[in-house]
Amino acid sequence: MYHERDRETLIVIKPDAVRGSDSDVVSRFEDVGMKIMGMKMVRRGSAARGHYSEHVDKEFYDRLVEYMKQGPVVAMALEGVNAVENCRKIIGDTNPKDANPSTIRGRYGHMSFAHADGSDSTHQNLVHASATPEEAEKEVGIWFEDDELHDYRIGSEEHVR
Ligand code: IDP
Ligand code: MG
Repeated sequence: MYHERDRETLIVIKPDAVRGSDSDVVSRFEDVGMKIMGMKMVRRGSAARGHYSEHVDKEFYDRLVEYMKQGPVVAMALEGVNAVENCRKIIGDTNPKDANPSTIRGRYGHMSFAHADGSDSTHQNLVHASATPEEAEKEVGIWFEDDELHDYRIGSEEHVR
């Protein structure tokens, strides 16, 4: 595993995207040459709690955890150049309503904070991606054991080292 800054990130395909859009989500990251170091489907509310600990005091926290427990999720540890920055660009704005249609959240969703907060709905936005390299390191550790992360070479590494 690389330890260079911003070389790894954590993606979680949330329950709404697992129901039909998961292969598209995975291919969006593979299409740009990111490498999947680890990937697994899990149903683990406790991990969702630790994962979102920075939001524990927010009004929407309980609904956020409820959302993450609505079905299985797929966690992926990805490696690549500026992994965090590139993956945040690919997933788009937190609010699908505001996300560019070329991003995952903008293409596969249209949820808004106003709707979620005003209707007791969960705020479904398909995918999580770590927001900083520090968050990425913490989150890869929450979701993966060391022996679940794999070192191998993919085709794009012949061009992007
Ligand atoms: P991020 O997922 O783009 O990093 P965060 O601010 O870290 O966004 O929020 C975590 C998740 O919590 C979001 O993906 C979204 O589903 C939910 N969320 C954030 N802000 C609100 C809100 O104001 N109302 C309802 N849900 C929210
Ligand atoms: Mg976040």
